[in-house]
Amino acid sequence: MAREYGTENWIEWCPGCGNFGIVSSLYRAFSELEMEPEKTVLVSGIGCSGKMPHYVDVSGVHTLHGRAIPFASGVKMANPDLDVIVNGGDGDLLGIGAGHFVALGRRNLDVLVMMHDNRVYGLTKGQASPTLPRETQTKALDSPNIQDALEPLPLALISGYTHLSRSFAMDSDHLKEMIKKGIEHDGAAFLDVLQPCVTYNDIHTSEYFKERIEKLNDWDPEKDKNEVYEKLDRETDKILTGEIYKDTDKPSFSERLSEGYKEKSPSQRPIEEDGAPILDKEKFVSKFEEFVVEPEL
Ligand SMILES: Cc1ncc(C[n+]2csc(CCOP(=O)(O)OP(=O)(O)O)c2C)c(N)n1
Ligand SMILES: [Mg+2]
Repeated sequence: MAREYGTENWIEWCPGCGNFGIVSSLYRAFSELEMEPEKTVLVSGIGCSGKMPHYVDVSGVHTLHGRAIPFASGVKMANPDLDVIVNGGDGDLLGIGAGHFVALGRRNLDVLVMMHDNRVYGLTKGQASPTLPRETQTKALDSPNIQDALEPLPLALISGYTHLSRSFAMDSDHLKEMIKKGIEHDGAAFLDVLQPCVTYNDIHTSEYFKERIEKLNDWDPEKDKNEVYEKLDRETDKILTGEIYKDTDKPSFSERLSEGYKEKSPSQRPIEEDGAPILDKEKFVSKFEEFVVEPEL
C-alpha cells in the first residue's frame, strides 16, 4: 500500500506546496512497483526538495547542495543492484550542480533524476533559479530577472540522458506513471516535475501550468534525437508533458563498468577471509614509499 512508504516525520513544506504531490506520487509509484525499501535509495541535495528522503521509508541520504548526483553515482557504481533516485531542486541540479547533471548523462548511469522545477530557490526565500525565464519578476525579486532560463530537457538530451519525461506535481496519476517509467528505464533518466511554489512563485502557479500543459498523446518516445529536440524547441506557450524520449540501445554505465569489474562489483567483494582483512597493509603501504620525502632538519 502506498501509505506504507510514509514515515512519521513531520512534513515541513508550506501548506499547498507542490512537493506534497511529488511525495504522494512517489509513494504510489513505489507501491505499484513493489520497491524493496532496503534496495531503494533516495538521494537529495539541499533545498525544500532536499527534504524528500526524510518522508519516504526507503534508504536515503540528504547530502550537500548540488552534490546529490555524485553521491548517487557512487552508490550505484558500488552496488548496481540498488535502485537509485535523485530528488533535486532546479537550483540544486542546474545551478551549483550543473556540471554533475551533464556528467551523469555522459555516463548513462542507471539513476533516475527527479527535478522539482519551481523556478525559484524555495528554501532560501525565493531568489531566481536557473529555470526562471528572463524578464519574469516573482514576488521576492525587486526587479525582473535579467538572466535567460536554461531549458532542462534539451540540456539533458544533448548531455546523453536516455530517458526524458515531464510531469506536473498536481497530477498525481500522470506523475506516478512517469516515475515508474524512469525507474524501469536502464540508463540515466531525467524527469522534469513542474512544481508550484505557493510561497515564492506567484507567476508559475498551479493555474498557470494547468492552462499551458499539453499531454503528449500518440507520441512514440523512441525517436531520433533531432526530432525530439525540434519538438521541444517548437514549444511556445504550451508545455508538453509525458514520456518524451527513450533510447534503449546505448549501453548503461553499469553495463560498461561490469566489464571492468573482473568478477564482482565492489559491494559483492569480500573484505575479509578467515576473520582477517584481505587487504595486505604492508604491501599497500609499500606502494607509497617512493613518494615519502624525509624532511631536512
Ligand atoms: C554550497 C551551498 N551553497 C548555497 C547554499 C544555500 N542554499 C540552500 S538551498 C539553496 C537553493 C535551493 O533552491 P533549489 O535547489 O531550487 O531547491 P528548492 O528549495 O526550490 O526545492 C541554496 C542556494 C547551501 N546550502 N550550500
Ligand atoms: Mg527550486
